[in-house]
Parts: sequence; structure tokens; C-alpha cells
Amino acid sequence: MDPAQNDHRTRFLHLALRADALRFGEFTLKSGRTSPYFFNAGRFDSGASLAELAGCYADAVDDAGLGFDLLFGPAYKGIPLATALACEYARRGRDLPLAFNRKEAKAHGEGGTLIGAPLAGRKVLIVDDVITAGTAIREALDTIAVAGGIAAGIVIALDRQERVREDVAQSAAQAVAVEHGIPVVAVAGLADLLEFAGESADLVRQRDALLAYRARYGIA
Ligand code: OMP
Repeated sequence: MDPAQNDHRTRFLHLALRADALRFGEFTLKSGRTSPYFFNAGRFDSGASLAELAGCYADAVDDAGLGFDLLFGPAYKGIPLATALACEYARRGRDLPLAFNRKEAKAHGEGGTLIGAPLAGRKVLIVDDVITAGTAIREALDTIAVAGGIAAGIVIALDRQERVREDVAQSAAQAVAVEHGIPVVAVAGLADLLEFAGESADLVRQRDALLAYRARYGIA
């Protein structure tokens, strides 16, 4: 196999297209922008696709040399992603503590918003799906800080590589990395998707729309 074909970026993009997690058309984002593509991590909806995805995350994390000792999945989409990654690391011989949050605090039973391993004093790797403007990730960073955890890094499947605002040069991922002094690692970014465009007939048709979108909202 060509080494590039085995690269985690390429494996992830093939998998995302196959699972229909990458769609093309017209989508309104949380930020209000109209995008010609959308990444829906909810489409990794089987054990096999999550396991394959987790392998891509683990390779991206290991390539970046991130140091951490706990995995945190922000509700909701981060929960199965962090869980699948924890299983992948266990398979690779590293048993890591895992935690996640619920969106509504529970007043009965064990109470609170956090589930799983305690965060206090741990170096936490946040595992999430996608960064556009960075709102979801900032919420996760607040949750970890309140619980006494130390954010050590963020890994996402797709970095849309968009400017936070049209008058700002940095992407949301870059801004979060600078503000919090932590690495933000993506399995793939919009640039990889564009490079990959020749591999998929659907993507070839979308390439101009993706390029126009990047020219308007993307980082240089
Ligand atoms: P930010 O909070 O702006 O970084 O956007 C991240 C969130 O946007 C994700 O957690 C999703 O809810 C949603 N989203 C996607 O899932 N896929 C996309 O391709 C784009 C978005 C989005 O709305 O920007």
C-alpha cells in the first residue's frame, strides 16, 4: 500500500465519506455561516466504524507526541469518541482513565455533571468531533478547570480551519491553542480534504464550492 494511503488523514477521509459523515450541499452552521460541507460524527454509528475512527485519532495523537493521562469526552458527541479512543489505547497496551460530562446537572443519585474517572490533578486530553468557532471546546475547557483538571491538549477529527471572525486571521483552533497554551491536534483539516478531492467523484464536483468557502472564511 502507498504510505500516503495508510496515513491517518487519508484513512479518516475515506472512512468519513464511506460512513456519510462528510456531506456536501448547503448547511447552516452554529456560527450562522452557510457551508458547502458538513461533518456529522454521529454517522460513525457502528462498532467497526468507531473502532476504525479511534485508530485514526490515536495515530494523530501519537504523531503529535501529546502528553496526557486522562481522556475527556464533552457531551454529547465527544462521549463515544473518547470512549472508543480509550478502548483503542487499551488495545495498544495503555489503559487510560476516561471521563465525560452530562449537559444537565443531576440532583439525585451520584449528582453533578461529571461521570467517570476524577479529573482533579490529571493531565486531560479532550476528545471531540469538530472545531468551527471554538465555542464547544471552550465550554469543555471550563468544565475541566472547574473540576480541577489540567487541560493538556485537544484532539478533534476535523479542523474546519475557519477564521473565528472575518476580521481575525487566526482559526478557532489556533486561537484556543494560544489562549490556553495547549496543542490542538486534528486528524484532518479542510486543507487535507481539498488535497484529497481527487479521490472522490463527489468531492471533485464540490471542489470549487469548498475553495470559495475557504477563500471567504478560511485561514490563509
Ligand atoms: P464550534 O462550537 O463553533 O467550534 O462548532 C462545533 C460544533 O458545531 C460541533 O460540536 C457541532 O455541533 C457543529 N458542527 C458540526 O458538527 N459539523 C460541522 O461541520 C460544523 C459544525 C458547526 O455548526 O460549525
